Amino acid sequence: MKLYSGDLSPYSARVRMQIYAKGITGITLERPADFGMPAFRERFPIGRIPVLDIDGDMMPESDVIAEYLEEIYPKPSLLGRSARETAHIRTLARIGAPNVSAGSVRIVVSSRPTTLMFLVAR
Ligand SMILES: N[C@@H](CCC(=O)N[C@@H](CS)C(=O)NCC(=O)O)C(=O)O
Repeated sequence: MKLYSGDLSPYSARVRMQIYAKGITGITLERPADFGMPAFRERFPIGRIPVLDIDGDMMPESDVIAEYLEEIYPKPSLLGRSARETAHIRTLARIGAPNVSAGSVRIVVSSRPTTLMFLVAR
């Protein structure tokens, strides 16, 4: 598999962090040279990264890619020990990428055991 991603893309970073945390070795990383250009949109009509290339099957959307990788590489699990903890993790992943990179929120570590972290508007 190949992950088309970019160093400055928070959505790509989220998937790369997952790959590193799980110790996945079967995925190569590539920054598409034509990213942002018409040729890129011809290959990837959504025009955004990350995209996971699975034998020519192009899978966009960091949420979808993350869930797919969690399913095919379940160990170590990056989900919570309960449905509620998993919901907090998914909230952080979903809200974190766009908002943290935009500097519109800061991350606070909570003392509540079920809340790993939460986001506070600046
Ligand atoms: N919902 C998408 C968002 C991906 C996204 O917006 N990626 C940015 C880079 S961080 C991008 O490719 N932008 C190019 C564009 O919008 O033309 C995801 O979660 O993967």
